[in-house]
Amino acid sequence: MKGDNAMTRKTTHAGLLIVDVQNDFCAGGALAVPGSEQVVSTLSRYIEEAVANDVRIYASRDWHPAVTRHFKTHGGEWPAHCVQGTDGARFRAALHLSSDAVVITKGEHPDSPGYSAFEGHTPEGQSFLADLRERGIEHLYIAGLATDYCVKHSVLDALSAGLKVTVLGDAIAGVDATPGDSARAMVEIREKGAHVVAGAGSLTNAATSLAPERFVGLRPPS
Ligand code: VGL
Repeated sequence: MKGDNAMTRKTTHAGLLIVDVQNDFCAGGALAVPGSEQVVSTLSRYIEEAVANDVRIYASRDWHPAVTRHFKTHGGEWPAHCVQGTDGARFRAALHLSSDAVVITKGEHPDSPGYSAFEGHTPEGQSFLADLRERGIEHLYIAGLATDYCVKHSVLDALSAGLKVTVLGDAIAGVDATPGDSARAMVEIREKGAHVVAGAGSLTNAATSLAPERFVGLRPPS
């Protein structure tokens, strides 16, 4: 429809959740996810667009203690990664995260892997979900690392909380410790109600690819 721009159609608030784009999950990191560099460059464009459209940006981070049952050294599954205060735990500089992005910290408990951003909290100590509710954000665009762990668990928790979820398929990458894990994760999140857009390239395209009855504008109602 002419003049009916997705950016200005107003229905409800949208937020962008960038999951765990930290050095240890990127090239050269302790748990480098194949394809992470592509994710970083694609996400940088989504971030610019979100900033331009007042879409609140959340960036989750794994923030593990040095001793946690999550790590192989203490009976867990993974090499040590994203240890609090280390370079590996820093956000990838190439991501160009905006300064007003809200950092969601998770994985601090030594007994829990903390895969989901919904286990995390804001710098003020508020839960991620409480912050979303406070802002009236009902639709989350989700991307980042890794498809088969933190992205998957974050998406499932978002859906359980009743949020609409669009997964940006061109800005995710998986570990695939067992081949097919990421593909299976995608099947599962779709079955649970996530909308997955492949190669949307922009939030506007992602938004308009939804069926009209599911469409949610990027901008808050005014
Ligand atoms: C993650 C494996 C281990 C993730 C975290 O961020 O998806 N994957 N810990």
